[in-house]
Amino acid sequence: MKNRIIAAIVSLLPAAYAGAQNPIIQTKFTADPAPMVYHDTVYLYTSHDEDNAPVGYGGFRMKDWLCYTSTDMVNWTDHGAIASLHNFRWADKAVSGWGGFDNGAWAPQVIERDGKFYLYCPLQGRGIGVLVADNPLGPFVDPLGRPLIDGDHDSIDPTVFIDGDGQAYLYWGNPNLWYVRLNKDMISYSGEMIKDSSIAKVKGQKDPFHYQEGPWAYKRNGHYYMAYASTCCPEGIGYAISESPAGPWEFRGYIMKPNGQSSGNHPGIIDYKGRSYVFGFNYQLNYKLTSEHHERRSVCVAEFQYNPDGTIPELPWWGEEGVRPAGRLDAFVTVQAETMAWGWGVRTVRDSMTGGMYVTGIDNGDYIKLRGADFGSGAGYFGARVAALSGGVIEVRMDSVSGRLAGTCRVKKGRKREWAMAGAGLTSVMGVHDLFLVFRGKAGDLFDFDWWKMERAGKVR
Ligand code: FUB
Repeated sequence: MKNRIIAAIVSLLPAAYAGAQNPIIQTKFTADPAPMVYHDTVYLYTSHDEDNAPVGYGGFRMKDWLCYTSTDMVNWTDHGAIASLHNFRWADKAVSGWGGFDNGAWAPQVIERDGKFYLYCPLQGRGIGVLVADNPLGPFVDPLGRPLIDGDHDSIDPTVFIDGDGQAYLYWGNPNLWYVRLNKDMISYSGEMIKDSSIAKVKGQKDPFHYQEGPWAYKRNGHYYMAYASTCCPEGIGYAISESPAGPWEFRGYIMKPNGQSSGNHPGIIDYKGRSYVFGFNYQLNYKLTSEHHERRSVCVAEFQYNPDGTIPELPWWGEEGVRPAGRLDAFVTVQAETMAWGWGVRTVRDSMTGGMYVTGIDNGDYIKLRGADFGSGAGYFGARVAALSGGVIEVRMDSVSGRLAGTCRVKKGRKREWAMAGAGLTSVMGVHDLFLVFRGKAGDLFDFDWWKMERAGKVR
């Protein structure tokens, strides 16, 4: 059955949304972005607000952590949940109203060291745990069987970085910023947990930092940066610079001023393919659906350029236009259906039998947009792996949802999970275009969609 939340959002969004890029994920509510560049790919880890988060501020409902990847910053592939509260045996420990496997999967971050991937996860009220994997997409396991950081030290929102001398640091905290020096194994630490005194609020004194939570630590051109969610509420993104990973930190301004449209924010900052990006979130999809506040957030991204002295310019609030492509999408390789720049009305789910992701909840008029698809000197055929339900068609359109129709792929009525190929010849598809796969049919739940691929014009089939 169609996901009612997403369906409702779709019916409320104006047609102009076909050109939007922010928020970057439309098929789920995502928050607390933690991007990691590994080899040529951006791995974007996020927390996950459940659709049924209750009305009201602070009404979080969060069970697992998600991952999306991109090589062009505009088309994102959904890898689903890569870990959940069930990865931690101690998640059921009840502390101050939290506990259990159903809530408290807050802001994560992943870092690679010596070919292993360390996922630091706050379990609200219970402390910060660490999971380890051989692959950035998991499977992740808990090597400790207990929290790395206990629940008594403002223990949420971990951020991790490894300095040039190999010393790793884990920072975290709301309302104070804390840190420890991690050992080389990344799952233990040496020395005391230290509460940073430069950012700390001192009663009766001015607080230029307005530090709240969500720290994001990194080093660039010899400067140590600490970005964070600042002021409350609403939260903006502030940042501080230091000449040492242990501080003292100096407040350098806002990357983004707070905005009444969003009570929260949470930075994640990377350089990728020579450009700099800040991620955060807004409540745009929630507010398209209802005027009531639910903790249902959506990750956004903006591009920026550092000033010559290393400071960061103040950016406007998240715009709908998002960022320009940092690469092209090769239309002649297998593209997972859950790769998209914008998904209109569809959902992504994991196939319990194969473990792979696919697109479902496809109704008449829904579509998937891909930005900057490269058809080279010409594509002559579109093939799609589908499992038909009531059946329908995939219209292959260029540049807009009502743009030139290059081909129509018929998907015959069939049975759930009976995956088969469908295809269509294409006319005059060459060069670089935004590609729109528009779904049409009479009934609801037309078909499920696994992947697609184009073949070059002139290729004998
Ligand atoms: O997502 C749950 C909490 O909300 C995070 O841990 C905070 O940073 C805030 O975004």
